[in-house]
Amino acid sequence: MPVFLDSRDAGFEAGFSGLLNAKREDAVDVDDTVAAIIADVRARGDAAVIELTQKFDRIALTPDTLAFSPEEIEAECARVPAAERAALELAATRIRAYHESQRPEDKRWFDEYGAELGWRWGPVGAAGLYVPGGLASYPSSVLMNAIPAQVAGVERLVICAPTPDGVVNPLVLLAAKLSGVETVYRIGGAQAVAALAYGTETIAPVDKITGPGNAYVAAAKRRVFGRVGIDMIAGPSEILVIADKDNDPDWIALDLLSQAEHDESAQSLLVTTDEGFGRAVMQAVDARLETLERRAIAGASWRDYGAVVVVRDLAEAARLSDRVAPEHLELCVADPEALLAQINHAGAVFLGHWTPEAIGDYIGGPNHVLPTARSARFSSGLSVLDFMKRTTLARMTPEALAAIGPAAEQLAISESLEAHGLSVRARLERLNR
Ligand code: HSO
Ligand code: ZN
Repeated sequence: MPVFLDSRDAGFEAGFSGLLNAKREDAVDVDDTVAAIIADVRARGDAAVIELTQKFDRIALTPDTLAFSPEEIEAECARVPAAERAALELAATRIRAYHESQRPEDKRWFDEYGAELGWRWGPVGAAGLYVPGGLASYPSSVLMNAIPAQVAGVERLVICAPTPDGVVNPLVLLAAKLSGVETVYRIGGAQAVAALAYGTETIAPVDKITGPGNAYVAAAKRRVFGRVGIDMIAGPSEILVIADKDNDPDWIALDLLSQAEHDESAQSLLVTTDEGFGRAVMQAVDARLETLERRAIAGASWRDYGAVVVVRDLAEAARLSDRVAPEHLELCVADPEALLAQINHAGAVFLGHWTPEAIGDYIGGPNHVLPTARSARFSSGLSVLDFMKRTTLARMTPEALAAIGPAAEQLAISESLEAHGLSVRARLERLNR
């Protein structure tokens, strides 16, 4: 049964902490297996990738067929029905426009001594996007990963998308095409991550790997971090809805279920100022769960991790929400802006009655790759910046060096780094001659 809590009750704090600390990820230890796979790919390259793909995905590849050919991509894309293509194109256009306004600015200025300082942004050289196979193979996630990379100016963008038993998702290939992806490899698992990080005879290594995956993919990304950059390691999805009584319980129930249907470990929370409304949403969820296609998954998530929390007022709702730091936060209240001002920690906020979280998953424009498991306390969703790096710049003039150089020399002496000090002193002496 989902939890029903009231902040006025004695046991509230214990109940709420229970929600916060619910252990939702089964920590399967695959690290040894993954280490062996990575070592094998590093040692034997394509041969290892091909063997592992035969073993895990039951398909026979050769170095020539590791990637989809341009003709295959065209043929698959042509299979996509017009309505789906149009929806995907609208999504791509809107996601691109949003991310274009994220492009950071370079900056240069002179300080009081005439030293010129600043920074310059530039893209990473190559990015590899992981797209899971099977149930969680989402074309929308291809757009959400690839478009920020494309907008950042990443020169080479590739995808690894496994095709277990040869099953191809044409929408994934179309999404790849719409977002400037150069090559799609039909490989997956830790072997794909290893190939992207270290390269093989036919797969050129990349600089950054992003995208969701199963426990093996996550463990492999952790292991290759340092050799390449990675995005966050995403946990099960979560949503917190803050709603007053002036909402349709069925709408809110569906919003909660839209996260619950992702994963049995997803968490959907409703925080409301009205007990009667909270009970009505509980009922609406149960009613919807009778017919929902994914009722097994959504029902398990709601049963094990779902909750309705009744609070005294919206200020208390904001405080509790901040303790959760939810991945997705809906503010279904009369004045969402006023409530937003009290929120500090959330991956993405959806304002008002007309913004179901699913809009953000697909078509709103903002990214749907967001910090989970309370990591919105210290991190943000995927953005153009994740595919860029900042190079700092400094230029001294003789006058600027004369003004600030002696302090550098002093600090070098303190740290017993003689050459550091001398590199400044040699220049200062030239100025004094
Ligand atoms: N809500 C998911 C993303 C997604 N939803 C993909 C549908 N497709 C995690 O933010
Ligand atoms: Zn979703």
